[in-house]
Amino acid sequence: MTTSNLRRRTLLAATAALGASALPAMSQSKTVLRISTPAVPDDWHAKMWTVFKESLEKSAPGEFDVQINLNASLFKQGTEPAAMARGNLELSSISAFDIAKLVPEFSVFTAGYMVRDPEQQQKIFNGPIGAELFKTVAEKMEVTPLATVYLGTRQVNLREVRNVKTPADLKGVKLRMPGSKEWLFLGEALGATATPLAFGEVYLGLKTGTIDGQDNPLPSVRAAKFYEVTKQIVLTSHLVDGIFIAISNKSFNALSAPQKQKVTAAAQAAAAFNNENRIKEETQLVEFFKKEGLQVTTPDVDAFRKAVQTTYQNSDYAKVWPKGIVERINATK
Ligand code: KDO
Repeated sequence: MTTSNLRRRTLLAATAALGASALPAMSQSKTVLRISTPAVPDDWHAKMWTVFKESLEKSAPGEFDVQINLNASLFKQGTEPAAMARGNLELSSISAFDIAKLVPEFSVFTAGYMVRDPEQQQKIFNGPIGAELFKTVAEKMEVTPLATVYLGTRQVNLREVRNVKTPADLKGVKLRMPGSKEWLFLGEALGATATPLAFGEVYLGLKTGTIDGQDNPLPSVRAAKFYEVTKQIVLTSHLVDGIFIAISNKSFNALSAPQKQKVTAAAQAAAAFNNENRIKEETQLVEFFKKEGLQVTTPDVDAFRKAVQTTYQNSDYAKVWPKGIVERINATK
């Protein structure tokens, strides 16, 4: 080896060593915020996390290392709340169904035809009902909800075309629902045979026919490409669905007061980005699906509403709803 070669090598090795030791030192000073979500990259509630990250980079430069994990690549769908409670995960978006498992009164928001529209949803959760329930969530689940995200209005999406007017027309249809009893109850209330499956397995289930259909808001039907393997969308509009950006209490309590405020503001900016784009897209998607060759049909929504509301009112879930909450929800305008 020539002297100049040796010198170059020594220099390279020294630079590498410096880089290796400098990097951990830099990241050590940053607070790591890991996010886990089953959302697919092209969906708004996946993209909103980039808004969260960029917002924090602006408001608190160099203070946070935000790591976004999509497609349930870090934690399986539905296991995020337990991971956050244990302090193994910092942030996620959790559903009313996740919450209802530990805070039974929250099941009022898993009931079909309870919330009217996204505007009412924001008013409910940003008002006194949200404040009361989120306090219980923080106490019982060890996570703090920071912002309410409109996931969209859930519609039934079928593999084969079917004449669906009332819940009786869904009899025997194997309708995929996420895997918890609260979700399955909703599927059964719609008149179908509810079948549990993780979101990431739905495309294949529809393609191979292990399920006859699934329910999701239209933007997710587009983003996860379910329209490629289904032939019909039935506009049941059975659930104005919300998810909540939540942070583990362990992580939140470790932040300074200004950091708490910045993380909350970033979560709210992310939710606002999602809500605006999702509401806009929802109005455009019927045309898109028709162009893709799907039949988009409107059932007797009043018949669905009546059947689903009666099923919930007569269920054990309704027995633990706080007194007067349905009236308070209805009065939120
Ligand atoms: C789904 O599995 O159908 C669902 O829509 C349930 C939601 O609570 C949420 O987990 C969502 O999937 C994922 O974020 C994927 O969009």
